[in-house]
Amino acid sequence: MANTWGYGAMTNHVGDVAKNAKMMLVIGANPAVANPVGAMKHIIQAKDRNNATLVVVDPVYTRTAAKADMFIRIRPGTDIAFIYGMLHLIFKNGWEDKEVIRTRTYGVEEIKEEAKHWTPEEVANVTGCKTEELIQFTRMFAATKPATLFWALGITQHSVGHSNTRILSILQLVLGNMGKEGGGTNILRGHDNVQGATDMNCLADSTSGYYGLGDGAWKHHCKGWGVDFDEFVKRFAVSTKEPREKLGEPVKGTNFKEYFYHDSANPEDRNWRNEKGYSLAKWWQGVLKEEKTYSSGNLRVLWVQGTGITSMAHTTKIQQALDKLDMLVVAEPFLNEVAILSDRPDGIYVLPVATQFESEGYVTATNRAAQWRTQIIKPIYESKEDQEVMFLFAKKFGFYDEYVRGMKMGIVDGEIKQVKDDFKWPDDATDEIARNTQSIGNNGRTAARLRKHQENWHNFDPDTQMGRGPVEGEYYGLPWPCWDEKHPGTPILYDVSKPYAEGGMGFRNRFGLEHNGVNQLADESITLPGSKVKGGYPQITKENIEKVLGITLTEDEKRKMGPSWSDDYSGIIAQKCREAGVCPCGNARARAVVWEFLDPIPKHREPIHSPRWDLVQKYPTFEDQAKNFRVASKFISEQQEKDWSKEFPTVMSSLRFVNLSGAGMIERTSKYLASITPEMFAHVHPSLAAKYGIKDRDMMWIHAPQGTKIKVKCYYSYSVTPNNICLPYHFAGIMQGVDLSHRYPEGTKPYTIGESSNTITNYGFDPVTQISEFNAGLCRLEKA
Ligand SMILES: Nc1nc2c(c(=O)[nH]1)N[C@H]1C(S)=C(S)[C@@H](COP(=O)(O)OP(=O)(O)OC[C@H]3O[C@@H](n4cnc5c(=O)[nH]c(N)nc54)[C@H](O)[C@@H]3O)O[C@H]1N2
Ligand SMILES: Nc1nc2c(c(=O)[nH]1)N[C@H]1C(S)=C(S)[C@@H](COP(=O)(O)OP(=O)(O)OC[C@H]3O[C@@H](n4cnc5c(=O)[nH]c(N)nc54)[C@H](O)[C@@H]3O)O[C@H]1N2
Ligand SMILES: [Mo]
Repeated sequence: MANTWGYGAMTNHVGDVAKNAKMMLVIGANPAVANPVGAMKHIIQAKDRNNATLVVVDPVYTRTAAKADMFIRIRPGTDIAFIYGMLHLIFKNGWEDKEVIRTRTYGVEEIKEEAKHWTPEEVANVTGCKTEELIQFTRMFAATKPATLFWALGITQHSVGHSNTRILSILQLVLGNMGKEGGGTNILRGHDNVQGATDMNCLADSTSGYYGLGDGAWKHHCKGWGVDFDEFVKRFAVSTKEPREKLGEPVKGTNFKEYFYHDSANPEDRNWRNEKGYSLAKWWQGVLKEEKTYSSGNLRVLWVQGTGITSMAHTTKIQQALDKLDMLVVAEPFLNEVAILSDRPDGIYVLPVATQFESEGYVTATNRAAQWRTQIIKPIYESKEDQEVMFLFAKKFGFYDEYVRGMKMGIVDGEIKQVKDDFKWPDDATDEIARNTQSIGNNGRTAARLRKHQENWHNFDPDTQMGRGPVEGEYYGLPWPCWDEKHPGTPILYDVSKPYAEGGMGFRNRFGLEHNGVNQLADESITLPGSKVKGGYPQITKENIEKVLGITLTEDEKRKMGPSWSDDYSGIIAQKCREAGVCPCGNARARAVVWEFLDPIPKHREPIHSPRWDLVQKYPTFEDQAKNFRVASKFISEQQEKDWSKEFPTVMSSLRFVNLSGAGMIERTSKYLASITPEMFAHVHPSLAAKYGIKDRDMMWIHAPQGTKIKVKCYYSYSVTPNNICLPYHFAGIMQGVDLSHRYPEGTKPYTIGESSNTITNYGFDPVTQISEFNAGLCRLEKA
């Protein structure tokens, strides 16, 4: 179980990197620590096998950087400026892939315009890198094909995180590295099954399979679940009858409307089913209400199942919220330290949940491939598997029958209906997911196929993922999209060099047929081998299928077919597309301009708390958001309140350890893992420490702008500069200098406890994902 902090799916896979990449940029990730087996091994292999070059761009000299051919240090939160600096040189020298831009993209002109501003001198001024470094690296990166990118949290954990992820994809588009072996964007996902959790949308702003929020999405799901839509909607609070203007207007000068309101035509009709929920980052405001919130009532209960709450920002706020709740439930294999944060004497329930070794089913890996896992042992003691806990919950609240009905459904002669009285876990759950999440092309990922892949591990090629013998012609784990039961899966997204039946596909046609009068479909020269349709084509719907594919449907087919490829339980659209060698989601242009975002093209904006007051004036952050998910969020008013850097001159960023993960409770309860890092600390450059009279291994206070502080050990390190420190976030159990040991139930205290760095994570969120600005905040050191 996991929450979802990555943003975007990996286009290629690590086997592909090892075999094909010639150039690798790791920007805002530290795989040597965070993904040593899952990625770093393959990066090293690419160096050995292909003589590939590895470049690391990071504020910190990391263990990954230690293996790099080139390391470029930039100030946290300035990646957009850095990449525009590359684009500036690329366009100036004509290094862009003009053919790809002409045939497969939209809006690159606007990027080119913005890039003009980013001269090497301005990039050096903003990012702190040297102009020669930028020039040397860009020349090398643009000249070497194929080149791939890796990124993770150094990119996403920023108030501009969503723009960061976009500018990197745009760089790869412009250089023609997308949809190519050895190219693409390899976004390293975090926890086990983070990709799967994202696909299932364990998120506050969408539904399973990225169907979004809206009655269209709910109707699709209800159909798959065998649940009556009109009955289903009764489970939600409806309509506050508050006039729309009272609920907060979109901020002037933004085109962010879609993110504020669901699309009901009636402003009175505020159906909570179609509103974003509270996110993990700011749920506590639903209790504390210090900022304006939008909900049908106060939050009264917190149910925690598989996420360590001390790993979230603003632990003091979380602590206050916990005190005020009616009830806290923790359903986990370990005692989650959220249970000891609060001072409350009762109202905390800890339910023992089985680990992954005691359960069965599939997870989705970072490359969109599924892995089937068998149960090693039955749940021990009184613990229950996660789904058992949820089933008991559903029974208690009276919706068990509806909850499990989806697993009893099936397609009979093109129509979805209940086909059995009972279900088999986890096979029927897997098949339900395959049936219902057509939106990512999940239909071919059935339990039977995934079990077969597990039994044939030895029969897959680690480089290409291609199977042999009993799994001949299939890619390992059927990476989505896997359009139907005959489809092999898609190892590399957007690869137009392969036929549809071998995993080829164009860019998805998701944003209309034209924009500002410009056709959004791929050029006529872009045709998948064997495709009946030449050039670009729209996503396939019931309305256009006959015209696009040049076929005639029977009346029976028309009756059974759903309105579009992503909402067609009958499977007829997929079947017709297969016959025509056409990809159901279309063959379109990748857009560099997202017209509905606050910043349609990525723009450098200084972090909410920036060390450069001069640049805060030049590159201010976003307008305050009256409603972001369910909470008002400050952006510019917080940033420009004052020059925070006068009082808090030092930048801080996050660090991970090989021996600890996430909130760290799991490993800190292991004697051996705990002993590797026996205490909480921060890496500080000796020159910075000297300013405050702090010696190596001295205790020090770190103060944050919101008035919080932590007491940790100072470890001298040259991995950081005198301008910034970095610190791990895997500790809890001490809060602003106060030891909470007495609150652990007997026998549950881990071998090591310490301050959580998230007590001093600064205020600041990304407006699209609401991720906290974990990787760019300000602080001040003080000798303790
Ligand atoms: N400062 C700072 N904060 C960060 C980050 C950072 O870089 N810097 N990173 C962020 C990121 S990317 C993430 S993903 C989060 C990670 O933070 P968390 O999500 O807190 O990560 P874990 O500590 O792995 O939490 C997993 C929890 O799930 C429980 N668990 C394990 N297996 C099972 C199971 O099978 N069933 C159930 N029910 N429970 C289970 C464990 O007991 C544990 O409490 O932290 C975020 N916070
Ligand atoms: N051992 C271990 N492995 C883990 C985890 C763990 O807790 N322990 N967590 C897992 C999870 S949930 C995740 S999401 C992944 C995370 O994987 P990573 O993101 O690779 O892990 P981090 O250590 O947070 O690395 C982020 C890097 O970004 C840099 N950085 C910070 N700010 C910036 C910036 O503005 N620009 C640039 N270019 N770089 C910046 C940091 O210095 C750091 O080196 O790791 C996973 N693997
Ligand atoms: Mo993560």
